[in-house]
Amino acid sequence: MAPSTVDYTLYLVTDSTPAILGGKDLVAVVKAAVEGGATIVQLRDKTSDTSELIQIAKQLHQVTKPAGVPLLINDRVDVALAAGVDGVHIGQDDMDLKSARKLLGPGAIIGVTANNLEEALEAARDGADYLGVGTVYATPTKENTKSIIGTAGVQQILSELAAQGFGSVKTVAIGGINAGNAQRIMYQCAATEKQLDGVAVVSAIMASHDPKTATQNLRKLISEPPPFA
Ligand code: TZP
Ligand code: MG
Repeated sequence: MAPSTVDYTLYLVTDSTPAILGGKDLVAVVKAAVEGGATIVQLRDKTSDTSELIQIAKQLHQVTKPAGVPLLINDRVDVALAAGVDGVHIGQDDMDLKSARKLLGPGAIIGVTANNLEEALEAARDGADYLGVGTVYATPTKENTKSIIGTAGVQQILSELAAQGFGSVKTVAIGGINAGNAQRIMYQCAATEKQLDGVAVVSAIMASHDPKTATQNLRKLISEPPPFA
């Protein structure tokens, strides 16, 4: 899938830790989320070893690929290459974007975490396809996050990206997003010069006892203006 045609509306980031996944099966949850309308999936797994990660990535790809949903790997360009998936999501401490692009090629989707304006501008300048902007709200899913930037922080980054000529880089908000706030976040961040392209969630889908319904509900919420608009 060409990076420019990717739909970022509802971005699922996986988490296999017992506190979030519980006793559920990872592949089954991702399948349910894809059926429910997740538009892009990132395998995020900080504990499996390299060969396990490649295996898991291949299993998830069998679920996402037929649905036309891109699969990205968190942190690991080598795993993305070995499993033949669609791209990577890299943080500020991972392989630098230019090196990742050199290895993966122009057809890969490469996203970068941006916690502040400086990081967002640098990644946009270096050719990121999308930015994961946050952390929007504090979340137990990722405790060692840098600053919590709120919707005001997301708005400021979007405005500056547009003002500095990077209006075409895609953006998703991440951190503490759930059915209770997704609609408001999409709406508030659409009130700026540059719209948010979607929201990324972990626990709102991965921790749900009914991931398909949770995904369908999120899709519905983010495609409609909030009642107070
Ligand atoms: N990056 C910033 S916050 C976060 C990541 C991976 C975790 C978001 O998890 P949740 O459960 O959607 O708040
Ligand atoms: Mg990382």
